Amino acid sequence: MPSVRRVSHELLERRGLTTIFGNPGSNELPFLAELPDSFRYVLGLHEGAVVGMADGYAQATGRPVLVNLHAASGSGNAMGALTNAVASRTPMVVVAGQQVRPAIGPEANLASVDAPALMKPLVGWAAEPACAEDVPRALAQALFEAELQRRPTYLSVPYDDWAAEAGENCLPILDRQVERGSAPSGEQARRLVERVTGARRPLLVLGGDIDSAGLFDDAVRLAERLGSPVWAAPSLFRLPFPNRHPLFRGVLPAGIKPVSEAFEGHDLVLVLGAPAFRYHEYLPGRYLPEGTRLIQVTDDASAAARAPMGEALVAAPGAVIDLLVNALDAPGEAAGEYRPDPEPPTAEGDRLHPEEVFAALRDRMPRDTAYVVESTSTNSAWWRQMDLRRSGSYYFPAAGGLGFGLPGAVGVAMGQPDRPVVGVVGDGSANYGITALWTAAQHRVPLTVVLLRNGTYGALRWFGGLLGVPDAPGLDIPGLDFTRIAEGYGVASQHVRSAEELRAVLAEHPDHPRLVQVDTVLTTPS
Ligand code: TZD
Ligand code: CA
Repeated sequence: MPSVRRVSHELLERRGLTTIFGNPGSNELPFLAELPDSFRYVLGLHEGAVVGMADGYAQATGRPVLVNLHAASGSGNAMGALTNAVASRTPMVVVAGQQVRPAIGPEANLASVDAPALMKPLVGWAAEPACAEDVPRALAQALFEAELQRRPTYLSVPYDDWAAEAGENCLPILDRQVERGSAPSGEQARRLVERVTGARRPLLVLGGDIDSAGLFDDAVRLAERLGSPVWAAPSLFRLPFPNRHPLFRGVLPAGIKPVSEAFEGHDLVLVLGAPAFRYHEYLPGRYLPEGTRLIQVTDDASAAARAPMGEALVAAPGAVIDLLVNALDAPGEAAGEYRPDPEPPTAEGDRLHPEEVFAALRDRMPRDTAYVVESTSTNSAWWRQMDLRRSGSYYFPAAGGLGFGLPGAVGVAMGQPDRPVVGVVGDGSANYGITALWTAAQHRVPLTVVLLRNGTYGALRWFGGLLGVPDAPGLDIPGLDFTRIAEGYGVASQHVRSAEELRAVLAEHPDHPRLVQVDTVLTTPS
């Protein structure tokens, strides 16, 4: 009979989870013993960076990813980063080591007391198998739950389990197929088509799930058939629609009142692939204007259940887009021209205006570049200058938890080696995931990190104004030189001082990671 470890490795191999992002401890070593050559272990130096890299990798590949973490201390370190993976609905299987079974009760050092409970608030499913023989089945469940729920899962395994003999009932687990099908029923489809085709002035709101599900181009077809304006859902983490398209209105502001104002005059708001909604600033008001009906289509049952207004249909947005495109078989109005590039404002001295930086990226980077953005005060400058027309062009920390940007960029670049990747990261944000630079150097990941150094937590300065707190301490971050930090981690770096210099640097495409530090002036997020 093979060991639990052998069957588990075989299961992971058959399911294509052979890239492991991790940071091990003693409890984890027995899982890593006798790892077949087909596996690749991507070491991250802090668990936040490990999860951020794995999140970027899973989002870029569109496949579930395996993460290997240490017990309570390592898993705890990962929890901030997991908030983003939960909000982006990333299928991620976290396997953590546990002390040997007899040592858990007495709380030996490195025992994780009630390990599943530690992670429960965040993960969709968490368990510690009741006996060694159940480990392969529990691992399969962790994987299927992550795929079906589109949420990270957590499995804690006592390290003496791995060498145990697998019972013969372990083997059928290797061949299971578990799938979800979620097309609307005939009656649901008929009602939805009737509502959409009967609307006088429909409006589309698209969420990050549209891009995660590979529906970027399908969304364009639907919008053009409908001839309706398109907004991206608030707190956007993936771009679902070309941002210069004539029908695109922008990213909805993340407050109840401004969202409602944007819906004014529309009898139907069709929300596809988004919660309704992830508001941020508390700007109270009516959820919907008088006479506006909202229909949310999502495959996330919880997002449907918790929305405070509107109707919801739990179904795959892709199936619903197909249905509507077919129902609207008359071509819509011609959509018009893509909006032209605006001239960026310039700044004085050695500092650049963020718009100058983004205009340089737009003009010098290839069209299919994927951007992982974690720079908070430059949000409006970003959308003004960028021209993103392809799926998978934009990633942002989905729950607003800093520490995704740098690791996420490394993970996206590892997941899509044929696509140029740029991390656009603030001088505050960079510190939360900085150790990912080391992994990028070790794996020679061809990645450009553009580090925007304005010397402050810019977004918090702006928020201070909104909240009537103009005098909060702890918002400035002087004295950070990321060129020296990057060199220390083995990443080549440059400090550029003009837009021309930046454009020249971006025209080169090295086959290794690099960091480009740019001093910028402070702007506001909106
Ligand atoms: N810690 C974590 C893990 N996530 C957060 N979102 C924050 C703290 C709070 N925070 C923000 O929401 S924005 C921000 C902080 C500290 C400032 C980010 O500074 P930056 O970008 O330099 O990266 P800007 O452009 O200067 O705002
Ligand atoms: Ca900053």
